[in-house]
Amino acid sequence: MSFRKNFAWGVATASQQIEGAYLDGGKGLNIWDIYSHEPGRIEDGKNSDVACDHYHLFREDVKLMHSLGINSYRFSISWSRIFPDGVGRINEDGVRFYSELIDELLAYGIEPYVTLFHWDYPYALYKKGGWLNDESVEWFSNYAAKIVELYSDRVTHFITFNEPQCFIGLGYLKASHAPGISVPYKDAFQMAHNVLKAHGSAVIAMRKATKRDIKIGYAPTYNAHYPATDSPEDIKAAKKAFFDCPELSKNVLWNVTWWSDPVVLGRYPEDGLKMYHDYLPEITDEDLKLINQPIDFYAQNIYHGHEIRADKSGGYITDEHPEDSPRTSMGWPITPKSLYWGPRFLTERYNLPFYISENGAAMQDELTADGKIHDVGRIDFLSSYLTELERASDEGVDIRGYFLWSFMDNFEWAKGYVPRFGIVYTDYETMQRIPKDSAYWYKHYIEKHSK
Ligand code: IFM
Repeated sequence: MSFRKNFAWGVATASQQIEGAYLDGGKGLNIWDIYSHEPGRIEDGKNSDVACDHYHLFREDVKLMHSLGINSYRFSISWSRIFPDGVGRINEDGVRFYSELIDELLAYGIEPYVTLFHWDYPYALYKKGGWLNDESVEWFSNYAAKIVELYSDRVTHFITFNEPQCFIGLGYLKASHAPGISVPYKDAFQMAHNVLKAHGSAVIAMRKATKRDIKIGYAPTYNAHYPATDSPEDIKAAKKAFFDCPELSKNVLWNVTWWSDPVVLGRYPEDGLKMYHDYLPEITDEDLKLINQPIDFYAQNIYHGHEIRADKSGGYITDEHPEDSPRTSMGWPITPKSLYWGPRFLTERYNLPFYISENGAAMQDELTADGKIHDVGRIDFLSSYLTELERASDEGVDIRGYFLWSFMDNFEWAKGYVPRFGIVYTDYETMQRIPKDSAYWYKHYIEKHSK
């Protein structure tokens, strides 16, 4: 059976990571523009001002995608390119840029998947309190409605948020991402609640604004937990571990259920409600009703996972990956099984059409004397992960698409340009794009699985 017909074979990117042109065409500043200019914030001392200059080179990029057999492209819109101040005045140049990008994609038969928010929060709104301000719910839903009004004549798939775990958890608790501040737990939970309300409110506004039937999804992240063996005890334990909320002191917002249960099931997870009780905002039935809007698909970014085994008392043990186990250049363990168990457990819980909205690997790529990049490690990674995804699909998990992160090497947030996640090599001096061996491998894989 393999993958279903009309499978979305995609690649993914995000505005801040590839567009550059941070002051061009009337764009307003966002928190990453500011943060990446602050000394010491970005590991290689660079910023996202130019990134891959996709703003100017997008036609070339789309043509390359097409030549690699890619049929779907997930990209995000820079909110402050459309609304320089986050609200109010519209920037026509920004509107035109995405319109032309969408037209170009469609001309090449590539389906656009538009993410509304992938971390580049308008600086003007941040100065007004950002996600802590209750008005942020309306700011986001007005922006979302505008995007749908502008592009739903040509775009069918929209995703509200990418990885809220990161833009709140890393941005406002760990302070390792923009805006780089560490707020009290109480404020972080308030922000998280506002983000979830903004999601629900945006879904309502988008359905009102649309010109035709659109599909709306959500793209959180988390490491997929998988069983050490196929015994029912280990499977049960892995599922429990995957859906448990962590203790407050243990990277609290890094979990799946706090962010997804309210959206899909209309309730916060009981364990989290108990553990975080003292720090939670008022959560009303009305809030939950707002958050729990019907969506059309559930997407998740999965890069790796944890191996879990049942212990003797009904609990579980996490098998830590030894330091010398296979890892990507981010130091993330290579765990192909996370692409079988993640989709399976998430579908059992949320029962929605499913997408892998990001998966891929940063590797130590080298441009060799033959002018090529022989990234065998990435090919091994992709091949083993996709085999597991195919297994899930074969067994009936309703998987609709796979978006490889990333189309090209790009600005990897606080790590700058050192990690290379692309299947296309970016030469940052010349802006030349060079498909790596993995790009040709992916092309072949898509062809083989599209018959
Ligand atoms: O580059 C990021 C992306 O923006 C969000 N998901 C994880 C990727 C790799 O770190």
